Amino acid sequence: MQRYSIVSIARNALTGHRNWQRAWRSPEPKPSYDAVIIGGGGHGLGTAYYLAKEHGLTNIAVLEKGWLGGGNTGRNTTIIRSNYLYDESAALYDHAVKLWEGLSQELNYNTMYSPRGVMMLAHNVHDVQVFKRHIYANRLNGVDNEWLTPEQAKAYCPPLDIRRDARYPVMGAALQRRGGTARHDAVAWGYARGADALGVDIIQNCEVTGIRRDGDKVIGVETMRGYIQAPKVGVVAAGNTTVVMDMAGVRMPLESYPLQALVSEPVKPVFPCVVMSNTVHAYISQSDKGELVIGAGTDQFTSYSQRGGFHIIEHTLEAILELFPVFSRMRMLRQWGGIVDVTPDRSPILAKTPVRGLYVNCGWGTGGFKATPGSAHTFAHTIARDEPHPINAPFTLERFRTGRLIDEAAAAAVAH
Ligand code: FAD
Ligand code: PYC
Repeated sequence: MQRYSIVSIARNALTGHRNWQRAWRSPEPKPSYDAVIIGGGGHGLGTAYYLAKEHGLTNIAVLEKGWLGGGNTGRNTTIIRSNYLYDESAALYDHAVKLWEGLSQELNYNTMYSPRGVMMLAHNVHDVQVFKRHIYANRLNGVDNEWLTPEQAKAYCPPLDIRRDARYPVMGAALQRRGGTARHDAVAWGYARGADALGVDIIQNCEVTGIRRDGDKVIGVETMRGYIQAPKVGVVAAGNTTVVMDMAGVRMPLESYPLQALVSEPVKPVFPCVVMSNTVHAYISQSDKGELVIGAGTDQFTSYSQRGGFHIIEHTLEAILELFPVFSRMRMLRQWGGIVDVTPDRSPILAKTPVRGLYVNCGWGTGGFKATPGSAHTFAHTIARDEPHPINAPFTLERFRTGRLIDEAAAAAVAH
């Protein structure tokens, strides 16, 4: 690793960073690779990193149609938690949380993982019962989660309004203390730099426009920069998965929806944790820059727009003010959206496909950022060995045919 002194940082700043070493190369695509990953988000870059690091597969490329992290990785609100209901999900998401805990050291890149706690508010008897069920199930799986009274919730998050006569009174909360946030684009950049150092070619502005098959096996991809041969292709294209998989003739059980978020003007630290309310329908945290980071559910219609409807913003902010009237005079700074790919059971697909050599990682809906290291780590195993990793084995494509669904609609928290 190259180290910079203060003098060298100042010299680079004054000379336009001309001699600054690039974090990753910008290579021309080769005519063939041992494996190609379509999609340069956190999951795709992480997959390439673990393929090279743990499976010795270094003649590989990540093909990204735009810029690294320009999809949902750089658009999400970075909430990390593993308080999902079913054993299969707890194993997958908690594998990710364990990797988050050491990721900055692993990549020698500060991902700013901050386990500040994720608190989910209960506003009615149904919420209380559902959260307590999750808490018990989580504990059986070794995942931390605990019940807080309204007073304990307020002690953990002082701006919270717990007046009994509030429109949506807080009846308690489920708290996962190991949950928290991380810096989203640092995750993409850290994995990119790590993968590049291991020999992976990361190629931006390289849209995949076709997938070539020879009978039932994949043989390569058509791109805006020419044809590339590859016996193994991993599709990690989030909201564009149906479009990409259609190129190989595979129909996916997915729908794509816009999901948006917004941030306020920056203020001093006032908000110590992450708070989510599924019933009032909003969530909030504070970034290290001081902005309140706010979001809610998806639009109710499918679309490939990276914006989201205005009425969702209005609804979200009304909801936030029900819980935190203290923020009523804050100004909102900016808003954006991403396209999320949603499966019928709200769990991801991390699997082989009916086409030999073609693998797919998708269906994370509104909640895949938290899974990034665990998803990438297990998906690399699947690609390298052409078999499922024990942790991702239940997340097949076939489950939508066999009926072995993993219904996490409640744990997804953000409506999708
Ligand atoms: P992406 O980062 O979207 O990467 C896919 C890449 O594929 C893109 O860069 C795209 O350009 C590229 N691509 C697509 N088609 C092609 C092609 N033909 N050729 C080449 N490249 C292609 N999750 C959480 O866990 N916590 C949260 O708090 C959270 N908040 C969210 C808030 C918002 C507003 C949004 C939109 C999402 C949120 N999510 C959250 C979900 C999370 O962002 C995603 O599940 C996750 O980032 C998906 O990562 P990815 O690497 O699979 O996808
Ligand atoms: O999955 O926790 C989540 C989440 C929060 C905001 C968007 N997704």
